[in-house]
Amino acid sequence: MKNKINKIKDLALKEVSKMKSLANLESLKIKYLGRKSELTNILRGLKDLSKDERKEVGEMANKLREEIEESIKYQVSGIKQRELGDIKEKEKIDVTYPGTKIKKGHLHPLTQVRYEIEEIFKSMGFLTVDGREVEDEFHNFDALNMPKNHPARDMQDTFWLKNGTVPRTQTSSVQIRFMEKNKPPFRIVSIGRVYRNENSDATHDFNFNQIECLMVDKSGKIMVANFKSVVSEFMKGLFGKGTKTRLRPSYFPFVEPGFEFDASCPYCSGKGCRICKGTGWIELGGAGMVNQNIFTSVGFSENKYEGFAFGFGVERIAMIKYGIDDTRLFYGGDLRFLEQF
Ligand code: FA5
Repeated sequence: MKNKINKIKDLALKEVSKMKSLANLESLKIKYLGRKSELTNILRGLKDLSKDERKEVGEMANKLREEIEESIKYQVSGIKQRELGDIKEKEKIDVTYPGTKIKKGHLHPLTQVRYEIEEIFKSMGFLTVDGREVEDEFHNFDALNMPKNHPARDMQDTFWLKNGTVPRTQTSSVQIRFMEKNKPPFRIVSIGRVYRNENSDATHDFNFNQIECLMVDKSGKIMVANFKSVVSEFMKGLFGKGTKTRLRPSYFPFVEPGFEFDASCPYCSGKGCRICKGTGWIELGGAGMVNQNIFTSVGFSENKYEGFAFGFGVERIAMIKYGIDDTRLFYGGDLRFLEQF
C-alpha cells in the first residue's frame, strides 16, 4: 500500500509540474483527487486495515492529498502570473512613442466665404436672417412682381414640386418673408442655397448659394448712393481696398431702377486677365431700388418707404477670391481641392 502511495505521488507531482494550462490542471485534479481516484479509494479502504496500518497509511495518503493540492495551487498561480505578464506585455503603453496625428478638418471654402461676408455686413449694422429653402409660388415669384406668365420667370427655370412648392430659385424670397413680419427701418442680409433647372458648366450649377441684401427706410432716406457705398465697402472688405465697383442698367421685376454691378478684377487691378476674360471687371449680381409693388405685396402703403436690394452668387465670389476656374469643384468632394483652403 505504501508503495502504491509513493507511486501515485511520483506520477501526480511530475504530471502537475509539467502542466501549462488551467483546464488540464483541472483534469489532473479530478484524476488524482476526484471521487474515483486511486487515492480516494485508498482513503475509503482504510477502515478495512489493521489499526496500525490504518494510522500509517492514513497519514501518508492524507499528506499526499495535501501535497497534490498544494502543487496544483502552485502551478495554477504560476500559469496565472505568466498570463498576466503576457497581457501586460501586449497592452504595454509606451508613453514616449510619438502619437498618431488626428487629421483636423476645416470649414468648406464656401462656408469660410459666407462667414466672411456676414462679418463685413455685420460691421455695417446689417442683421443676418434665415430663409426657407422650399418656398411657395407667392414668396418665390408673385410677391416679387413675377406673376404667372411673366416673362422674367423664364430667366429662372424651376424645379416644381408636386405640391406646387419650389426649391427656391432666388434668395429674394427672404425679402418678402422678412417684410411680412417687420416694419422698416431695417437692413438685413441672408445667405443660402437656391436651385435652378440648369445644366452645370464652369460658372453655372443647378444648386448654388446666393446672398441677398435689403435696406429699407422711410421715403427719401435711402438712395442709389447708399447702395453704391454699401456695395463698395463690401467689395473692399472682401477683395481689398483698391477694389472699384460699377453699375450697369439692367432689369429685375422687383427693382426699379435695376442694375447689374461689377467689381474691378482683383487679379489684374482692372487691366484685363484670364479671370476677368480681358475686361478688367467681374460681374457679381443684380441690384436696384425696391419696386413699390414689392412693398404693397407685403401690405405697406405705396411710396411710404424706399430701399435698395441686391443679390449675387457666393460661388462666384469664392471663385474670384481664390482664383478657382470651375464652380463644380466646390461640390466634387475632392479632398485634394478642399485641403487647399
Ligand atoms: C437673381 O437671382 C436676383 N434675385 C438678384 C437680385 C436681388 C436682383 C435683389 C435685384 C435685387 P440672377 O438670376 O442674375 O438674379 O442671379 C444672381 C447671381 O447668382 C448671378 O449674378 C450669379 O452670381 C449667380 N448665379 C445665377 N445663376 C447661377 C448658376 N446657375 N450657378 C451659379 N451661380 C449662379
